[in-house]
Amino acid sequence: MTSIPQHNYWGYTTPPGTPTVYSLTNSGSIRVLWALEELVEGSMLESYNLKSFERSKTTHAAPDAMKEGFRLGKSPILTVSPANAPDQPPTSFVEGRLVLQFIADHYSKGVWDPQTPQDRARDIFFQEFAGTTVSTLTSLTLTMDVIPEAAPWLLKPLLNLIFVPLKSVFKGKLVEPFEFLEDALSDEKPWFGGSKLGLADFCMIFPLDTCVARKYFDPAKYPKLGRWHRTVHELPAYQRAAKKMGEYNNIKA
Ligand SMILES: N[C@@H](CCC(=O)N[C@@H](CS)C(=O)NCC(=O)O)C(=O)O
Repeated sequence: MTSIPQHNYWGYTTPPGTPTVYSLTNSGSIRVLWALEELVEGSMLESYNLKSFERSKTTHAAPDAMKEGFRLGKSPILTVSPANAPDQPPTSFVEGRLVLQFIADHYSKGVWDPQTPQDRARDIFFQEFAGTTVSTLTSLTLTMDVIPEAAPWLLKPLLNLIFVPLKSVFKGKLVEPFEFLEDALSDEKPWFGGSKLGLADFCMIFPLDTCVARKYFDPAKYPKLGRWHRTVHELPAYQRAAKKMGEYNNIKA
């Protein structure tokens, strides 16, 4: 499989053309699809191309075909050629947060730019917090959850004995980050980007969606964070993004 070689660097003086997203079902590409849908809705971007891939039914892994976009073949991948040379070999961008930054820099016309230097610092902080603290603890909890789920039924009782308490430990470690996120939201700053939607909100939705879907997070216990999550789910751009993924949590195309 030949992969697109260059990545995460726009080496042209001309603007990038229509982007293509390589998206896997039930994956972090929700962050990128939601952002692109917002731009299309606001007429900042005319359209984008979508290459959809399904996880393996048994291993949940991405298919090898995703490696066409980038050699690691993980979701999301964004590929793009220059606007004035659409046949030029594309450049690929990976790592959700950096893909979002590229989209913001090149297509958003500043719509997500934070309003103040304080909001800029807040937005960058919560982008990082979403991708490190919240995502890591969510992934660890999820791993403890899925190991017994995926095991042959004969082994399940033994694995449950080991992994159910481990899941509780990691789920418990999410409480302080959730409390911190709850305290960060207010009427003046209802978004992790500050007074308006920012890149941090796109970054935060994926781990928070996983936590809600797997019941690691109870919205009733965190009213402001619960409201943030509900508000995002009510956005038409988010809803279109979830449907376009083909399958995302319980949302199906
Ligand atoms: N750090 C990367 C994570 C990429 C990643 O591991 N994506 C997952 C989906 S969220 C994936 O493609 N999993 C399928 C596999 O590992 O085969 C990012 O934030 O974009």
